Amino acid sequence: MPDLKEKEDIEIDAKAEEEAKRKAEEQAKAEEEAKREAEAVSKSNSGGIDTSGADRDCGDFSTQAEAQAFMEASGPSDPHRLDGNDNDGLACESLP
Ligand SMILES: [Ca+2]
Ligand SMILES: [Ca+2]
Repeated sequence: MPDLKEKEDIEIDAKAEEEAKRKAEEQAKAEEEAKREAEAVSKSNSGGIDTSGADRDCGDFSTQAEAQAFMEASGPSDPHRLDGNDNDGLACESLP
């Protein structure tokens, strides 16, 4: 009975499709969860310092420690260029 066989195949396909959809939804959920976790980690790493604003320079800080904390909170790539050109990991050596 080729007709019945075909029908079964279609049902199996529909099931597999549903399963794939469910898996994709689960994955999207897991990805969102991971994103949320990463955001929470980056927030706790920054120690409450908001490093997402406009570019900061050494003149925006009153002490070297303050600039250092900000540079460390903004990540290893030093997007605010507070390390200067020596790239020794010390921010704004000119500050007290
Ligand atoms: Ca800067
Ligand atoms: Ca430096």
